[in-house]
Amino acid sequence: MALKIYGVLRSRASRPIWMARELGIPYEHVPVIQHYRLADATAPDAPLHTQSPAFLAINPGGLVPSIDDDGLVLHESLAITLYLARKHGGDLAPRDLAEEGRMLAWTLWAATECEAVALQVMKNAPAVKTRDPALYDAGVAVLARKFAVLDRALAAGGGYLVGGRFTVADLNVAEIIRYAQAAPELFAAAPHVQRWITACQARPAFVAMMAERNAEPA
Ligand SMILES: N[C@@H](CCC(=O)N[C@@H](CS)C(=O)NCC(=O)O)C(=O)O
Repeated sequence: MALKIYGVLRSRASRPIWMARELGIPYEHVPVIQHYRLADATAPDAPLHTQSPAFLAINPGGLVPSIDDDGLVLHESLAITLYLARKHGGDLAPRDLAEEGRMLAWTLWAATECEAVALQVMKNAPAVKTRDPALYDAGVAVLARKFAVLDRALAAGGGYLVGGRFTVADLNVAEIIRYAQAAPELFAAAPHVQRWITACQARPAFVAMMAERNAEPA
């Protein structure tokens, strides 16, 4: 098989796997697990993990996801989805340089402006036993401003970020905004974001990816 995707679905490997399912391309899934999730990563019968020598030979950075696409090895989940969209084309991919610029801009916006704070909100949400409520409140306050930006863009863009259709930009941003779903008050204040994430997560490729993810051990 030409494309191998490394990483359990309970990781950012959800992103390239969602993308591969959207594109309908064949792939081999190699479920490399985060080493810190194992009781003893050094045990002889430990499954393939992010510090296994065999995986470090693929990604010396020891992080998932990585792909091997017929010999092209790539890391960074969002770069991988952008690469797969460009390679396979269709509606998810940019149609011209302007669309490509916008897709890169939204992806980098989500990665640099939203991802860390969305994770902070998720890890300190009301349901989390070890939470710090102050970190939750501070994170929600920052994200509320990001959601206002996203809400306006979606309203102006006909419900999607680029080209009035679902693209790799929506997939990348939605996978980061997913962490913030631990804070429903953010979505209640941003109706276009609420409608958009519902539409993104109703896509058959996302539903299938999440079903597979939820079947993995927690
Ligand atoms: N920016 C990277 C982040 C990759 C990352 O942090 N992966 C986590 C799982 S989601 C990981 O492999 N952690 C293993 C470790 O920290 O040892 C990406 O988007 O691919």
